[in-house]
Amino acid sequence: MRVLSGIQPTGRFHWGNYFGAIRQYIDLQHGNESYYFIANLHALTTVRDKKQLEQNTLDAALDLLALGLQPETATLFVQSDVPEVSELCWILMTGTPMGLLEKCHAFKDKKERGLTADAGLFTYPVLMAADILIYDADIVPVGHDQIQHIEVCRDLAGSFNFHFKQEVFVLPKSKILETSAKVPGLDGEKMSKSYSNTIEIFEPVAAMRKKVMRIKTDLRPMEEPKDPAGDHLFDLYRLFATADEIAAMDALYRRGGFGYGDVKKALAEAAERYFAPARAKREELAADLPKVRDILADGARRARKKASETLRRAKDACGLG
Ligand code: AQP
Repeated sequence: MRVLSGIQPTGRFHWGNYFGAIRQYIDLQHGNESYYFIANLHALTTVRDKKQLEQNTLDAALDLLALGLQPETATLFVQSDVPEVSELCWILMTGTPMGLLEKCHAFKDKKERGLTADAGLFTYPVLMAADILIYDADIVPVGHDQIQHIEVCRDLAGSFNFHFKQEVFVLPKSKILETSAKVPGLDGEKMSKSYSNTIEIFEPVAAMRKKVMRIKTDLRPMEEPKDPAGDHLFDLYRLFATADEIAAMDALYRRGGFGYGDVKKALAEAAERYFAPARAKREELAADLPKVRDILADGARRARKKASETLRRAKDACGLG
């Protein structure tokens, strides 16, 4: 199988990015041909500061490598290093109905919140379709929020193939981890950089602990038994804890007589333990930035090779050959 996914360098990665997407990247790099990219062209719709975008892009590479992406196994690259994708985006755009994009939630949500949306955000799903189709991806590991965009990608690929009477594009499928498709943030809503409710993976430990203590909970008294189902603090704890720890916490919830503060302390400890090896690896990598840049350059070379073959097929099919 060919696997592809991208992640935006719009800020530092958070627990939602990790459990929804990055953890899948790491698992799927084995036994598959995999491509993972840092989506800096997408990020440009929100990060309008040169230095910031460059720094975020480098941080993203460090984070992904520290968390377990193996550049000898997976192709890791920066989106803008493969200019073929922008050309394919234009080709797809010419066959994209406006109505399809008007229904997409990334654009709709922003409009509903009264924020101004630009053409980049409006056409984001078309660039995302080009990102996926140009690598002939079969599988796209993502969190729940991206399912709609994968459907758009399938629509665009299917209608291009149908219109030009050739199987130019592979129709991809999304891959969701049901247990962490929508990781909650500090307020219980979806953890999201733009909602300021995130806990970052590599947040300094003291700051991480403080944030965990701020997680919103209900006001039920300590002695009252609590149902762990649907409790977002428990849902977060479950991501980090071992099976035995989860069973013990479940029993505590049902028995009552404990405070949410105790759960938060246990969560902070489990999270600290969970990311400790990646934290150490990141420090090592940060001390050798030329090596990280080489990894990205090599990834871009491999990605361009695949991308230019698909672009050639698409151009030939529609009369741009
Ligand atoms: N809370 C989440 N739970 C599960 N998966 C999540 N993802 C994001 N938040 C959660 C998944 O992370 C991958 C990368 O996402 P992205 O680069 O598209 O960033 P995003 O979805 O835009 O992340 P944010 O934090 O939600 O950013 P904003 O606020 O800018 O929109 C994707 O696979 C995504 O599903």
